[in-house]
Amino acid sequence: MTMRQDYPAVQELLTQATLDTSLKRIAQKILQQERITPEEGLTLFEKGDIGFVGALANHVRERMHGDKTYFNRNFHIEPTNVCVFTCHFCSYSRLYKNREDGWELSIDQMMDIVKGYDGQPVTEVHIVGGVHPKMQLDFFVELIRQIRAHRPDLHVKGFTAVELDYMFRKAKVSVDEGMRILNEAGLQSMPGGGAEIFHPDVRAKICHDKVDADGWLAIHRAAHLRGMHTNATMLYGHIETFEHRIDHMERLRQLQDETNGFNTFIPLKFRNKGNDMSDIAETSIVEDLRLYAIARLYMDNFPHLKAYWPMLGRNTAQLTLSFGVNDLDGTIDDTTKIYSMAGAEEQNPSMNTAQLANLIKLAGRKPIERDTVYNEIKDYSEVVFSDEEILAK
Ligand code: V47
Ligand code: SF4
Repeated sequence: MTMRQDYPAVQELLTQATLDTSLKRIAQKILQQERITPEEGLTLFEKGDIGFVGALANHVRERMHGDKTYFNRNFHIEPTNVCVFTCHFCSYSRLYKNREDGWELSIDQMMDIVKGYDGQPVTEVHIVGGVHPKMQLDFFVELIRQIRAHRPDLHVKGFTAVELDYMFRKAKVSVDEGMRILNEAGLQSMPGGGAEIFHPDVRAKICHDKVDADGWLAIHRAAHLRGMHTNATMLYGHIETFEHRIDHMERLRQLQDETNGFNTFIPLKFRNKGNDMSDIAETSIVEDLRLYAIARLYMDNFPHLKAYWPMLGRNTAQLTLSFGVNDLDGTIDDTTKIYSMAGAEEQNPSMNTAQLANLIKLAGRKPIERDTVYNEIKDYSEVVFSDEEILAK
């Protein structure tokens, strides 16, 4: 990896007479491609202003990816929002006893969703939902088999470690055995949900009854050891401290050193509508951008940093591209409810390829369509879109 020399913003930072000496040392380390320690990560949260962390994160982002900004063409299936767990931040789930207020899709109904995309150039189906006590391992093995038989080229990315932990325990199989069964049925990768904040003090307060940090990490490790790629999230902006954020990122960085199986780190901003934590104010956009930037600096062994635009909104998502982010997820159709129910800006999160590529171009970056594992499918930098495509509803 060669180091680009054309970063006036970063070089200027180092010459500022007023710059705190600990921040200056961190900047030097980052410019020399040295890893920062947990203490230095904490210093960035405590003292690094948005301009400082942003310039450094943009430097790292451009060193790794230039202006390339990835997206993929995907759709989501949410099999159910009935859930045995009681995460206090969740606006989406319904307990089993109240299941008439929620939804439960049959395999045929989910296959109808998949068939609805026949002939369309989507490359991925993302399957994630609540943890329904009656939807078990066999049910999902059958679903995955049917999807793969119907459309072998569609990449099946599915199930958080929370769903898998429950599925495997119910089926009385080990984590390795469960991953083998799903992988052989056609599951190719896993999304990053369910991680929240790993620290037990926070987990006890916001999601005490689901898989703990070690269990979450063990499931991702098992997937990586099978050659599958996975993502990792962090739900931030509620009761966690800066130390908890660093602890979370450090555990992920260590597993990545061991397996190199993570593709993408995805910070998820806590949204406070319609859940038990509605009394907690949401973070400001400055804090959001600082967090993305510090994540880019800390997670030095994660190739990609993703902003999930349906949750952040289009404008903030564009801004994140100057704060370390190099991936904007997908041209997701109106198929995910997890954020719209929690108060996200995007109540109907759908953008066509022209709209997403144009949004990236307007931020001065190169839109690149990718598949789930970041093979490049098409560079849209020179593609000219019609007004109809860009303005389409
Ligand atoms: O684990 C739930 C989060 C996650 C709220 O891997 C909330 O590509 C904010 O993980 N405010 C599930 N967040 C979604 C997820 C995901 C999304 C997009 C892409 C990928 C990927 C993964 O949603 C949960 C939880 O952390 N969540 N409620 C809320 N009120
Ligand atoms: Fe269930 Fe997931 Fe909601 Fe927790 S966040 S209650 S595990 S659907």
